[in-house]
Amino acid sequence: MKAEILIAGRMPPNVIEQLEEDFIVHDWNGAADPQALLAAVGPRIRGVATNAVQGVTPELLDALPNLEIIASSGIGTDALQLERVRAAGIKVAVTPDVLNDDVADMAIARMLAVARKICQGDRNVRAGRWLEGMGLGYRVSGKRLGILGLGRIGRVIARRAEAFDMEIGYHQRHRNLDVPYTYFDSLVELARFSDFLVVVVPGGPATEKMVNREVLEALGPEGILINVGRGSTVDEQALVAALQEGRIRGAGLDVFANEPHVPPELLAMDQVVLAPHYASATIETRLAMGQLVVDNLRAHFSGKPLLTPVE
Ligand code: NAP
Ligand code: 8YV
Repeated sequence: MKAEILIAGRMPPNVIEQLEEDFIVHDWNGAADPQALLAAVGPRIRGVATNAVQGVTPELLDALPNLEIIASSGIGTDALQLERVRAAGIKVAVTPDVLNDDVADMAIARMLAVARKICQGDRNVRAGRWLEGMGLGYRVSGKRLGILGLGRIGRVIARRAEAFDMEIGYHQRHRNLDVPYTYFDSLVELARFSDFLVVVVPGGPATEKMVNREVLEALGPEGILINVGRGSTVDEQALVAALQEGRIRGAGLDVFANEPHVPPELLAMDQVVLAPHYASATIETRLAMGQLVVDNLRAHFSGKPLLTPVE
């Protein structure tokens, strides 16, 4: 008998069709009446496909008493109710590594976009304002880059930054012994070192508002903050104040504390580049993420180990 799978979040384009070959698939994310669908099929659902942003809610888990596996498109686990899910013996699979290149590219793109005023210039030209209010940009090459989280993505960002002749430092809980970059055991000290500070640590309570007023002060008036990790890691009120008061130069933000809500003050700022949580959103990466979602579900329901389990 085919296992029943619930689609609980937006999926890459290659997922649903493939899952329908092997499973009975219920698209809760796209359902006209999600509550009615859940009431009808909830107890029969054995697998969930979701993504790292929409994840699963406690209410959804309440309705799925026979759930065995959650396969998430994405690497972040902060929306997956990990503690509860683990306690219930539910397996979790994510999509590491396949997104490293594109997220790293986007971090570099944001550094360039903010420092070289790429979006402001585009807005000016379209509005017929040409150089009005542009001032001069700020060089990226040869500057100091601080990376908060030298993990899978952080390391790829560092490699790209090397090609820009940047001096690289990082902060996380453990020192990496296999890299030539400078380790800072204090985030404030890393910020003090940095011209650009890129945030790429996981979200959740351990990193909540880690980039606070003190860190932004240390980054200083020439400093640029880039966040491609999670919005929860940055104290958004402190960031808005630092930008408004010119205590940092600018920011490039892919993620926000309460998506899709963006602090309205940021919308009016030319020194800020904003994006709708888009760093992994290329065709190539999303197809690879989708394939891992499918392959993990197939592995689980054919009695094989998961390809990319959450450890
Ligand atoms: P990873 O390989 O697990 O790396 C995370 C790094 O963060 C590790 O090196 C870890 O080092 C450090 N870290 C973890 N907790 C920390 C803490 N409390 N304080 C300081 N450092 C900490 O993860 P990844 O694959 O690079 O992904 C990183 C994050 O990027 C994901 O969790 C996700 O939230 C985000 N992301 C965003 C997008 C997007 O679209 N914007 C796409 C993909 C991923 P230590 O263990 O030594 O602390
Ligand atoms: C995606 C992400 O944008 O991997 C993550 O943790 O945040 C991103 O890759 C997300 O999974 C939406 O599908």
